Amino acid sequence: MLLKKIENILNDQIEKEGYSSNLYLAMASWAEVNGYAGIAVWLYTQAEEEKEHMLKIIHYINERGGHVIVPAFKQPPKEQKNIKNMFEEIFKHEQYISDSINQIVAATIEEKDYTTQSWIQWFVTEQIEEEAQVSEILDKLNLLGENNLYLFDRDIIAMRKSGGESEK
Ligand code: OFO
Repeated sequence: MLLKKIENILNDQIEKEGYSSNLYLAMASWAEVNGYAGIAVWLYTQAEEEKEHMLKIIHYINERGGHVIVPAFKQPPKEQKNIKNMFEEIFKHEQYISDSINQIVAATIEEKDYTTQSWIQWFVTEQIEEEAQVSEILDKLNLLGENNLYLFDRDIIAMRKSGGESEK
């Protein structure tokens, strides 16, 4: 049985993962209609992963005797300034999510919920991978500059296929 405090903090994380999924969906849609087909593929895939993260938490809470109430999600931005700025926003967002996961770890230690502490480690590792991948994308964007976005748009699909994808 989950402690109420842990159930609540995990419920809050469901909202954050669901919002992440919608945020990346909105970005994917923007990229798609602006001619960045490769970046759109990366973002649609990312949106799916975030949905899986949300589902992982939903199942965990319910299996441990809690009851998830699916929250409302705020609307993500419809427009983006440009590709580089969008990936900077993604990086900031992932850092915020990592911080949120760390707060869950801290709460499980405080409450001596070692089962959830062990379970949440998957998310800790996932966040390391997600931040590393977005940081790699930003490095590439800095090297290429705005003039070579066509090449980057093709390149990013290869990143998705060659190990950038996280294990589920
Ligand atoms: Fe769920 O990892 Fe990104 O936000």
